[in-house]
Amino acid sequence: MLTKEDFFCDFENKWCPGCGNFQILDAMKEAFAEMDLSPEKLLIVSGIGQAGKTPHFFKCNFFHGLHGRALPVATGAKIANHDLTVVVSSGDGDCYGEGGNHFISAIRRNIDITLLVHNNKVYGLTKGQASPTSDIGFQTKMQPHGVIAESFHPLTAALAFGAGFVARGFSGNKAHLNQLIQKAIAHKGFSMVDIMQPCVSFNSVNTHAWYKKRAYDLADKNHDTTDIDAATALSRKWGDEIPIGILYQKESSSYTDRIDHLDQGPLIGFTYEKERVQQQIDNG
Ligand SMILES: Cc1ncc(C[n+]2csc(CCOP(=O)(O)OP(=O)(O)O)c2C)c(N)n1
Ligand code: SF4
Repeated sequence: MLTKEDFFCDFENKWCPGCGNFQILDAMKEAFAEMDLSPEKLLIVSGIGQAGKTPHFFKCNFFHGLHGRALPVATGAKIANHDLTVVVSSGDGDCYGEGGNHFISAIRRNIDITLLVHNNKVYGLTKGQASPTSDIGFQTKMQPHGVIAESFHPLTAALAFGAGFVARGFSGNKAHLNQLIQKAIAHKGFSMVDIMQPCVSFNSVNTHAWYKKRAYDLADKNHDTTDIDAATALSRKWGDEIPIGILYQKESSSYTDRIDHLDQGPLIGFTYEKERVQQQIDNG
């Protein structure tokens, strides 16, 4: 039986004390350990940002790539070796801003990976500019009169694009987040958990106390997770009450299920004849 210490890596961590990322990191390690996911069978992929640094603090396979480009890398890795459990750790800017197009494509493909978005509603690493999920009126050094664009609703978008597992977590409820991560990984196909995460340095509105007062668990409300209309209405709920938990779940065949030959085993295990490949290249 694994413990979270099996994923421990002593790489220096420079996140601000009190950052919600610490609880997300811990919830991830606990979830992986409880699922008995051995580090060599696990791949964490990230882009750029504070959230993007998450894999540095794990002992397992990881790939830290370009801003907004974690999902295509994760997609390629899953196709090459579908025996791997592939988890993407991304920020709201990384995933919904710079990587927005890849977000849509990953959902459409239903690639069997899990996306965890550390959503602090701000660009943390670059010192506090507004992100796609910043609320209208949110003031920053770059937007001193407040954000004037409408906020992006990631869960509503995911449902509209056809995602089969759509959930919201809160870094301040680690036990709940741990369970959500486990359910997301167990889901066959694309799964996403948008995680409300306080940024103590650049978001003085959506603080830990602000979220704690508003977050309520959908599991206590008899929500039917197969009801897409109810899920869509819940996905837009923001303000005095914010639902956390699984909004929607429906399994269907994933991208790798639909690729011929992968039922014979992962691509990386296939052998090939060099001469035949060369012949194909020579023949154009
Ligand atoms: C293509 C590109 N554009 C912009 C940047 C600069 N940049 C680095 S991190 C970042 C925003 C990170 O915000 P988010 O994804 O929300 O992560 P956080 O740091 O808040 O966890 C930006 C704009 C970059 N590195 N590459
Ligand atoms: S700037 Fe914000 S997101 Fe980045 S480490 Fe500090 S508190 Fe966390």
